[in-house]
Amino acid sequence: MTMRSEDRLLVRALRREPLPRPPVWLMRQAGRYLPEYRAVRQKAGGFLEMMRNPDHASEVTLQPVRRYGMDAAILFSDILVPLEAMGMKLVFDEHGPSFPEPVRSRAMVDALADVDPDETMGFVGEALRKTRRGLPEETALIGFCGAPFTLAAYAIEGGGTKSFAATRAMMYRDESTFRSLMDKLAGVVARHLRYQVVHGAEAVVLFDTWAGTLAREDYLRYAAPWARAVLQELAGVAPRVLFIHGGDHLLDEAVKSGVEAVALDWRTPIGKAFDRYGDRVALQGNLDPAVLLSSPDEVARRTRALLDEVGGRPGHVLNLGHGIFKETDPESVGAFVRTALERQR
Ligand code: 1CP
Repeated sequence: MTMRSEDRLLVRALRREPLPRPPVWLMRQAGRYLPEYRAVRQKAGGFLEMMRNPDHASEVTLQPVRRYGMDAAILFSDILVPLEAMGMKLVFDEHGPSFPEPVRSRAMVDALADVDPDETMGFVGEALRKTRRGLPEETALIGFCGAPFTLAAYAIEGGGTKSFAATRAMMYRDESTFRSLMDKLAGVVARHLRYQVVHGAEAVVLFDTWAGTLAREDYLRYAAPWARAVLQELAGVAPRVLFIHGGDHLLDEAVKSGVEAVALDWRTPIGKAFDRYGDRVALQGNLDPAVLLSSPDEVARRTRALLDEVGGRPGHVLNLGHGIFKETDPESVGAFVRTALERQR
């Protein structure tokens, strides 16, 4: 008999059921720290080519699960895919991803296509279906999307930044253009997440990576309403996880958004977060990814300390507090996952 999605450990933890051990997966678990990932990337000819090819995308999604047996796979794709589908030219070079023609005017916002994921991102659905067929029964499959604010920041800046000067200039100087960009993005993001659930995603992560750069008042005005609109569209469709990098000052708001789970970055003390929010949401996290640069023994020790801090409270999904570094020794990932798998309450 095939296992039902709701019986998989990750989904049960997101429902805050008491479990013998917490499920474990890692942010960016498919990636350059794995030699088998680098081999596929080379064969594919690059990151974008790998992502758009469902055979390659599902292969690298399965690789870490095969090697370590974590409880969930997250589809290998990127938060920038929907922006490309909306008509932005995406390039990927040694500096990472960028958009050479950033969105800086009302006319450019209006020119963005209001896309249907079935038509423009069909490779994502195909990669999800292929991945599900290749996964062990007990492993959950996770879909994701960038949140409207984070996608708007990439669209307006054209790439990564520390200051977000262009984004903030548009927010403060031309709020109506900024809002129309956010409205458009929220529609696309909600549809893309639903589409992933239709094609096999059993939980969804909304990455509002850059919203943590905003003060609380600005977050409430310029980011939260659209993240909430997206999350509301997904209510009852699949369990929802919200991640805000550097979002410790926004945790009250994140919890209030009604999600099933909030992903913590490594700077939030997870025990205190459980004291405060553990009766309302599941909490994911939150080992500092830099700890995986130490040694397998130290990783195991720090992971046990984290699990002790949580103390077996229901609703814990063990993970890192942000994406794994490419410099990580694969043995350290093994130590992290094993420590969780061996834990029995
Ligand atoms: O081979 C390579 O060089 C590619 C590196 C890489 C990878 C492995 C990029 C480029 N994207 C990804 C995959 C990816 N990105 C996943 C796949 C699933 C997984 O294994 O976790 C996911 C969920 C993401 C999400 C993502 N992409 C976020 C949100 C999460 C976070 O880390 O905060 C963000 C901000 C991005 C943008 C992005 N994509 C890639 C890079 C190097 C970046 C950061 C660029 C920047 O801001 O400067």
